[in-house]
Amino acid sequence: MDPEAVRKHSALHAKPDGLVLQYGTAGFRTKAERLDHVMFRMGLLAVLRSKQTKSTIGVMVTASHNPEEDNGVKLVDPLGEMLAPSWEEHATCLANAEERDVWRVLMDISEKAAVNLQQEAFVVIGRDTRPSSERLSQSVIDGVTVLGGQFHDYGLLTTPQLHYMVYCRNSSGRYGEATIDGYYQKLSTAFVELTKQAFCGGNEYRSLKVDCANGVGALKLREMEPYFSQGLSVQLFNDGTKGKLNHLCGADFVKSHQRPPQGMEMKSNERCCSFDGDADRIVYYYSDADGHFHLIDGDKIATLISSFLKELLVEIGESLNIGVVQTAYANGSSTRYLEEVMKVPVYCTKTGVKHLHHKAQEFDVGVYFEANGHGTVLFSKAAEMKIKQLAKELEDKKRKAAQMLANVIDLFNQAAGDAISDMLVIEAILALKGLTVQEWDALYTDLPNRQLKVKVADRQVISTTDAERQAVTPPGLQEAINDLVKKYKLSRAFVRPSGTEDVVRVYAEADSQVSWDSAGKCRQPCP
Ligand code: 16G
Ligand code: MG
Repeated sequence: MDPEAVRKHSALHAKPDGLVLQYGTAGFRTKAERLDHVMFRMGLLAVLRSKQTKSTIGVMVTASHNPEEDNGVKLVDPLGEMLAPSWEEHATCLANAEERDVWRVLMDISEKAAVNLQQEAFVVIGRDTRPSSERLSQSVIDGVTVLGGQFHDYGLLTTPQLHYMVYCRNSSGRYGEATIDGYYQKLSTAFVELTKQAFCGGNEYRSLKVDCANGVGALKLREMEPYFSQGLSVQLFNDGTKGKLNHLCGADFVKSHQRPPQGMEMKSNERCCSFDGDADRIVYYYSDADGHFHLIDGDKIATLISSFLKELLVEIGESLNIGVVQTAYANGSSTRYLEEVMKVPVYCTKTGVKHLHHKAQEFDVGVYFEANGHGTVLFSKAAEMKIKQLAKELEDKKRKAAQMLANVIDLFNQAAGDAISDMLVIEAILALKGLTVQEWDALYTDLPNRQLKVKVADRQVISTTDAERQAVTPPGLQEAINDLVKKYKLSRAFVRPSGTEDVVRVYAEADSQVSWDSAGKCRQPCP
């Protein structure tokens, strides 16, 4: 580690004057042209984190569902998890350091985090399809190499694929092989095994239309299709050959506008889904015979998956606990259905995958989904071992249930929520249960709901508690919400400062659209 070399290279990736950024819920995210210094410095930081954990660390260059002009970067911790909170602070500190202070900040972090600088470092890098991503990932590599770190550049990957690579490398291959082929093999084999049990192999269950947001998901799904094509045929739309990334398409567009993406040819009652720009989010939808659009969001995905898993767990007769984790955005109908009909315990955490992930780790089987389509199922190591053992030992129906559970474990990317994994699990469940998309949708009816964003002078004046469901400050805000909400049946509303944009988000739901709209009309000035 040579301070002079770091200074010299750092000057080639100079920080724009006065720019202050924060490592937020999804890493750093802003206009691509402001990120060169951040990328270089995250390369440096990844080396320190790798030395400290004596493990491979991942760096993903993506801005997910943001516009094509944006970009972003996040670090992936050894087990494929999000970066530890104390290192998020280090990341913010390093990204905002003035040029002359970069070396000193690196040394400060090394001291605070007890990094052994003699230790070797290995970093793996992935990127999405944005025009700026290739150049920015080169800046990451520059940061890694100037501190003497080794690296492997995977090039184009979905975010969950990079998480998978990191996890594989740190579990000495036990989890899977750290190659793109290893990923395709692992997921597809589990999918094909699982769907073998399906009685109804009709065409209805075999084909799916996928809107890939003009992102990296299209490339990867196309590469992967031959591996699972005996179980499912996918037709890709918005595959990046024409349109712009995330423009009028993708999971975020479909969820927030509650309408189909542009460029998708939807026939009535056909099952369709959308990925976001880095393929870690998925939502389903269809259009009914009257042309009405029906969104099947993360809440309904969680319901389908957890009811399937609960049935299998009951069948094998082991007392493995299952829990569902949601956020304040979960539709009230989904929470009621899970708790009252399915009798599954439901927990609410703050927004952001890392919070849900953390909570879900408390269960043998932890199902977590945000309404926006980020999510997965985590099986504890003990649960995985037990289920895989039972799949060999049990007899008949029980054995079949255990084998199916074992396939589900392999099919979920246990390192992170993954649109491709989620899609394959959902497709397998629908085929196994013989459910049409309409029948799935009819499990419960969503309460009408709306989300708005409001620009305010300083969004940080709003602070929240109770997993963001109650506002603590400014004084009087929560009382004003309470007064409005109590006028309507089954209604609920909250406000929270966004973690990714300079806005305040407002969510409201009520028993009927009429109630919702009339509440919306009494716009009162914010206290
Ligand atoms: C990020 C989060 C997502 C969350 C969203 C909320 C990850 C990988 N992504 O995209 O989980 O729903 O932020 O954004 O954690 P907001 O704070 O602007 O509402
Ligand atoms: Mg994403």
